[in-house]
Amino acid sequence: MTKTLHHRACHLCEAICGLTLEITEEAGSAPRISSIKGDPQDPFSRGHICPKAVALQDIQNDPDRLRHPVRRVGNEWQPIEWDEAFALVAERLASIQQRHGSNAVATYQGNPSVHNYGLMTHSNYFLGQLKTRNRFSATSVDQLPQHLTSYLMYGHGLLLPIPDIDHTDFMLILGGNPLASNGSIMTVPDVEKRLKAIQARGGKVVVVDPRRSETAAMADQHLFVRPGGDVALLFGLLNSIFEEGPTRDSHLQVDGLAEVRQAISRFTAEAMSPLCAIPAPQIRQLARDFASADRAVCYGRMGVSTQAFGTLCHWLLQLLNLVTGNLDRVGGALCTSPALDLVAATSGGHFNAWQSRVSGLPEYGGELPVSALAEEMLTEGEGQVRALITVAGNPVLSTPNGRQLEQALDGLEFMVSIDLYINETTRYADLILPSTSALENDHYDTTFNLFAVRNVSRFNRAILPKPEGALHDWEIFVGLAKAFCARTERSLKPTVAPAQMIDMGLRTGSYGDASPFKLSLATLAEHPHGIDLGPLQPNLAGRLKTENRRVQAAPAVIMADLERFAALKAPQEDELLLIGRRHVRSNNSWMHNYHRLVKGKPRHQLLMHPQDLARRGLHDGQRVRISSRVGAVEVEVLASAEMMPGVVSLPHGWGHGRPGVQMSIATEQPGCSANDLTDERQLDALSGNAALNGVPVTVQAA
Ligand SMILES: Nc1nc2c(c(=O)[nH]1)N[C@H]1C(S)=C(S)[C@@H](COP(=O)(O)OP(=O)(O)OC[C@H]3O[C@@H](n4cnc5c(=O)[nH]c(N)nc54)[C@H](O)[C@@H]3O)O[C@H]1N2
Ligand SMILES: Nc1nc2c(c(=O)[nH]1)N[C@H]1C(S)=C(S)[C@@H](COP(=O)(O)OP(=O)(O)OC[C@H]3O[C@@H](n4cnc5c(=O)[nH]c(N)nc54)[C@H](O)[C@@H]3O)O[C@H]1N2
Ligand code: SF4
Ligand SMILES: [Mo]
Repeated sequence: MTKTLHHRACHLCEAICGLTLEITEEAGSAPRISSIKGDPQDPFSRGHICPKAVALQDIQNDPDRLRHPVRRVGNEWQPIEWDEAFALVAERLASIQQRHGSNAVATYQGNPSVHNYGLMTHSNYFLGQLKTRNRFSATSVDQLPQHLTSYLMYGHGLLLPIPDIDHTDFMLILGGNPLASNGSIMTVPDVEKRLKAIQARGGKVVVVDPRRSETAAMADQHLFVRPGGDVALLFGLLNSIFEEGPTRDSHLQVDGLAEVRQAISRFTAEAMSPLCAIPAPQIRQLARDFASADRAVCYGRMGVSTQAFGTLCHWLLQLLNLVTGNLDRVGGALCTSPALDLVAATSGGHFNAWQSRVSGLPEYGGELPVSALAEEMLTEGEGQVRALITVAGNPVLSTPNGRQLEQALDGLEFMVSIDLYINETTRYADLILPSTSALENDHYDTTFNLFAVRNVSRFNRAILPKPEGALHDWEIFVGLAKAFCARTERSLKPTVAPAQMIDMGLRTGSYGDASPFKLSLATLAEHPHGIDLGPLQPNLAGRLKTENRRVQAAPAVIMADLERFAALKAPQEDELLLIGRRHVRSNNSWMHNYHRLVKGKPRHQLLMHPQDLARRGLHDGQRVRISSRVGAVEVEVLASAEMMPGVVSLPHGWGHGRPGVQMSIATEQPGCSANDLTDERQLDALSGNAALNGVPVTVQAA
């Protein structure tokens, strides 16, 4: 028996923690994972680990995980050879496009795509061949407003200022719960320690959230905000700072600030208070506290992205940092200088270059808002979507009005899923093409090094051998591209493996051959715990990609959206608004099939304030029926003083009780899907992002 230690970054969430895995090999049997621990030698994560990483062994060993391509014949799934599968996909897609045009094929890419470097380098090798405008992804149920804001203000959608958490004195968090999520668009392993360090050095953490979240509970101050009311709070804050100061000049060259100041002067703290349910004196005090802190940063995440004014929220957050002198400043918000710099390597992008066929929603960066996916399939006419390719995504559970999407999927001519499981979405596919597991594949974080609170880099080789006959995701895309181009008689440029692309990118990047770091795959191989490339530094002035290389404080499309906000009506007295929730042992929709993570008390219930329960004659633990415009679900309710009265919380990613799902542990404790309640018509109209939070619902006894 031999035991070997391997080091690797965890790919399950954005924190990219370093892990140490022990692999045991015995004669006659396959190598097995005998332990998974945090790696104290990782200079970035310093040994941090959460329960999900330990479940990497369960993903690896899960008997429900697909290991071979399968084809649906009636209600049966039958194995199929790779080449036959590729040829079948090529034949069906080519035929549909020939009859109905390129846009008749839609694609949807899910969240794990950005955690899998081969998917980042190669999915477009195939999907790009389809030349369809109907491309969708999880971005439009997530961070789309953040990309759009950066694109409009800084000229590139990936130029996202990251909170300099290790050096700030005042961190204002809106709609983020890093203690459960481990941080998002802020790659920050061990976030709890880093937040406590702010407090230990005399600084302050303030959380704005309709629920006293885990992060709110450890903060110095927590403000309940009415769901969707952040935009009003942020207007109130910015306006108070303009009125009362102190503001601080920025070293950045900025266009349009005077115009903003003038345009928002009507949105005073007093006028905004009823919309956000925070008293005006508290708004003004928070503005003073934030503006007078030496080093402060305002950060917003899911809770403020997925609401009706998500883009205005993120624009206002940027302005708060800018006018207090905290944008591009140590202890404020800083952009990374990554080893693989996608900002330098790509153009800024485009917005609203075309629109979706049925509702006219805007494209961003070549993708349309996923809230339009079902209607593009269900609405007859030229350009109707008749085939779908899903890649590492589960839109039935992740996108608004999942029931409507199911109905649409049921009517498709053809569907293929590149996925590991037969789940709520892939059960509709004609073919499922499963890739190797993560530990059987190399790993480089093409995305999260871009969003990290320090500049870091690491590459790790696969830990477990690639099983015979298995393909990596990128190889599946190469196989599909070849078959499709052969079928449609198109030429296909040759490609190289993802690792070779990373090597090239590293060597030509700013830490590459021409620098003292000399980063390459070979150098990274000598640093299996990862390399720290130093703290974030001010660099935005030199990285701006706007036409005149100045910050745009008043982009025209944003200024136009102010009127939509001005028309907002005061909230109804008796409203009940639904918001989401994340738990550290869960991960979107796909990690409920591991006993280690789901054992113990269930976590999928509705949380409701005791007053709201009493008003409806309901009691803790009772089964209730929640209804919205689009549908209804039944689930148990828990009394929770964490909730703001008038607000209920249900986590997404549950609802595994649908017929045909082959995830045996997940189906034992299915819960219900929050996205059977969220509304595909509730959007941030500017970006088309889904407004998943603040959905009006009613709750009654089941
Ligand atoms: N109501 C509500 N809805 C939400 C949210 C919310 O807060 N509230 N959050 C939204 C957010 S932020 C996101 S990112 C989305 C996520 O939405 P999705 O990305 O659509 O869903 P996931 O649950 O991440 O599904 C991941 C899928 O990828 C598969 N998979 C995992 N690893 C791999 C791999 O390496 N290769 C391949 N080929 N497949 C793999 C899994 O089996 C699973 O089917 O959900 C969104 N939906
Ligand atoms: N354990 C775990 N970790 C994850 C994931 C997971 O599913 N589980 N998912 C990963 C993904 S894909 C993402 S995108 C990130 C998300 O990372 P975060 O954004 O940090 O995660 P959430 O828990 O969704 O935090 C959203 C917070 O916003 C609050 N909120 C809801 N509505 C409003 C509102 O109107 N205003 C304000 N101010 N707050 C509101 C919610 O109560 C919640 O506390 O997490 C990632 N990490
Ligand atoms: S916080 Fe947990 S899931 Fe996220 S990277 Fe670290 S160990 Fe993995
Ligand atoms: Mo996400």
